[in-house]
Amino acid sequence: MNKIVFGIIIKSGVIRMIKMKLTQNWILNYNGSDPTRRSISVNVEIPSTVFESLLKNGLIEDPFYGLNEDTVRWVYESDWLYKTYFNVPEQLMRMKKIVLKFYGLDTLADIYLNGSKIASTNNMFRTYEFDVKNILKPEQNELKIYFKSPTNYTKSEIKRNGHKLQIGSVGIPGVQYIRKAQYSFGWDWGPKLPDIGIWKEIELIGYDGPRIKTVYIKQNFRYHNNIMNLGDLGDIDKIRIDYVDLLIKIELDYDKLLDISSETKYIIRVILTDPNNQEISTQKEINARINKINGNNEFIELELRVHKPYLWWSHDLGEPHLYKLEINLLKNNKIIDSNSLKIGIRDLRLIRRPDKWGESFYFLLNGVPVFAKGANWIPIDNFIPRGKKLGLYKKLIEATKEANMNMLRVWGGGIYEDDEFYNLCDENGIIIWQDFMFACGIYPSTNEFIENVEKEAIDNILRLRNHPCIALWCGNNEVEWFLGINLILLFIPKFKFKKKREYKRGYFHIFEELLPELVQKYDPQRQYWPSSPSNGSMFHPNEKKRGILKSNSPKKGDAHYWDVWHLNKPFKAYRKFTPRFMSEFGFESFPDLKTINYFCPSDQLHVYSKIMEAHQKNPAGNKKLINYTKRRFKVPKNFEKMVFLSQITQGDAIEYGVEHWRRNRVNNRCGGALYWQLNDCWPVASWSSIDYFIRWKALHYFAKRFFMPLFPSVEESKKDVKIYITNDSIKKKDGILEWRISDVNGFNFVKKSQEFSVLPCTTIKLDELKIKNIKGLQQKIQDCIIIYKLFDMENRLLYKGFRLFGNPKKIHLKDPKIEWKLKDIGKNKFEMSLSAKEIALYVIINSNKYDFKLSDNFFLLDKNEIYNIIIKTDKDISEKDLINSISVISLYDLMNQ
Ligand code: BMA
Repeated sequence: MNKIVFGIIIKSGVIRMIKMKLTQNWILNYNGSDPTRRSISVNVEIPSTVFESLLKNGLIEDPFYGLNEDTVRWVYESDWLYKTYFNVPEQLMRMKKIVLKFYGLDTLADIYLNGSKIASTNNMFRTYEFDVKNILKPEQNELKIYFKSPTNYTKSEIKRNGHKLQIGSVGIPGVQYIRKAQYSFGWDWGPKLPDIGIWKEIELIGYDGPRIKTVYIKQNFRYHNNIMNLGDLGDIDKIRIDYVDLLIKIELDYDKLLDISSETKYIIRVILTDPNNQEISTQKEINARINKINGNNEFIELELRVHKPYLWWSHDLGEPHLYKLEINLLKNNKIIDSNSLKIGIRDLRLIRRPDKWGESFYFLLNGVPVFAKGANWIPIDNFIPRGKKLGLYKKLIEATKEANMNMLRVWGGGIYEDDEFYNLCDENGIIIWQDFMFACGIYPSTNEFIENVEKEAIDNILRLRNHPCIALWCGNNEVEWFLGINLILLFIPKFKFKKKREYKRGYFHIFEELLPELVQKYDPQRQYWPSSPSNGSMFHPNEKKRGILKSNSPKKGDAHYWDVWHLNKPFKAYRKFTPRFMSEFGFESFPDLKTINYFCPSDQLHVYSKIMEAHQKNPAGNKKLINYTKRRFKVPKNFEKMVFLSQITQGDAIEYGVEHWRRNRVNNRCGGALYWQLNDCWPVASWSSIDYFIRWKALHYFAKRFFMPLFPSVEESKKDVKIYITNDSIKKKDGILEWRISDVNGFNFVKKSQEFSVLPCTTIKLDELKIKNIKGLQQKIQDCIIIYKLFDMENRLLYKGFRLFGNPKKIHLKDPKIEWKLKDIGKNKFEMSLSAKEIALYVIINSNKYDFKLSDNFFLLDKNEIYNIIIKTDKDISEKDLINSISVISLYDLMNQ
């Protein structure tokens, strides 16, 4: 039975608002034209989707396995029907107003209640609400939702318009015609599996007084000292905020039907509870009657001043403090509606100021410049509600924080994420760059389309604007860039110049007029950025030349740098490109072997097998991955070793880039580095650092190290070696860097121990030496390793790393003879102690049987060093079983058969 999950019952026994979720008693039916499938009918609970339910009921093979992606095409090429029967409790039936609210329908749906059509919907990202008071009965209501095939629809739209609108050739064409997650039609890391269904909740809401419709909190800060004119970086930790004024704007929804008499006294009350449970509150009386007569919604504003607030910080800079804000609407002193949210008090802005390189692009959080460290986020699963049930949001955000990332970019080809995602980011202090959901294509500019986009944008701005984690809204992913470089001409068959102008005009209207205006209206304290990458504005449709090819300028705005990977350049090319903010760059690898075994039978375990290539969506195929890996390593025949080497190559590549941009945070020349991509939506070879089953690839362990707040890095070249230390924290940091240049036999050409002191939010060059000045080094350079370790003043090791002068395949490593032992320390944790007789590079602790997370992996183990690692398993495993399943290898083993 569907249950009343929320009802406000006032002492006198009067119920003023009732919400009932329609989650149960649903049936999903095939509704297509194939007679052999007509009998498909399964019981489902919603939220859920067609793919998810068919899979759960054994009606399709797993689309993630082998080549099944192709065999399930009929699912999205068919129509489907969801239906349910429900009774309405008497109290709810009596309410003066009853609405049916759909939080998410994917995507083309006709909705019927008791035989009457109440709506047709065509936007997965919107929330729909319909008045159903007159159609509802106390018993046996029938709700039917007919879903049409999304691909049949886009096919017919292509035909009708004569254009595919597609840039590139990876996905099913025409996805831009439908307001549905763009990646689901296929991407260069994602399968063609557009899902269908009720992907979010449905609720029946009854009420008979005014109700709270929207809430918005504006924050005005009073700084003790002027943040933008700090004399010295050393003063950063002296920045103080005296107080913040919160302006709480509440929109009340009235309806002519509602019972609002002149004697009734309405009050709005807000209560703010700080992290220490201290409350402050304020209230206001409202004249509901006048508003009802006018038939308008009313905006009520209340103010609260919070002295010395607990601030919301990204987790690397402080605590992400949250306040609870409760808003109650009272009628004659009794609550008739309420709303409770968690807010963060924080001043988070994008700083764009002219400087000697062009214009800055970095985020300032509570007066502190943040270097953004993180990755791009794609949807958690091809079947999103399933991924949510699997707990993927929590696991991924945990892994984000563990890897010392402070920012994620919600990329425009996916979805406006689930509330759970933003709540987790609020709680864990992860800053969000939020794209609107448009990516890599040209979009229609009909009035109907634009109207749909407008409603979608309003829904999502209203839903998300009170989350402290969100730093800015960005119009789209790479649409401006593609339009600017005229790729459009190549990819649209029968392309006419006139059309091109029309699309550009359409682009301009949506991304440079409509969306910024909506952000300004509904979320005025958050900045809007037209596209990623962009230099701030593209072109005016009537001025032919303006802005062309500026989308990836290193002087202004953010950049996507793909010369490494897509254009085959070596990693070191990263060092030649210094953008103001690096919002995308990436490098592929294979996923964990256990993940490969999930989709690939053992007789197909070679890189060019049909199945392996089907789980590689980049048109360049596995060949590119292997070629890059071969440039650096001797690639063995052994498949597993090759998988590890591909992952190490990826880790090395991204590390090269991040190091360079972190070094360039001095004076905010570069404001951040977000690599492409954090996660996968299915098991695949891709740019991710965590695979679909949340297994960490080498890159994620690398990221945990190269995103550390206090970070040493080495810039080596044929001529010299430069050593840097970056400090991203708010306080000055002191420590010791021990570093040496050693050959594989342990002979030290250079050996140093240097004390350092680095001001907050900057990088220093600690040392520099010329190779030719070190006797004998030049001749042995290919067999030399730069080893560096960073200690705090109490002599605790905080970081260790190494760098080679050339490609690792040239080095003659000795067998390190690694020894290790394991100790059960309780709570599914084990301590592993490792040591080596010779220098071991990229030490890998692996099990092909069990899943576990390590405090470090793919690391350097120095000669005669003892290094302790914590292993955390995700289930109970005995010490003996774990020992038997673990292997410890290093580069020496990977490159020797
Ligand atoms: C970027 C992204 C994605 C794509 C990735 C890898 O441009 O925005 O569209 O998957 O590159 O090619």
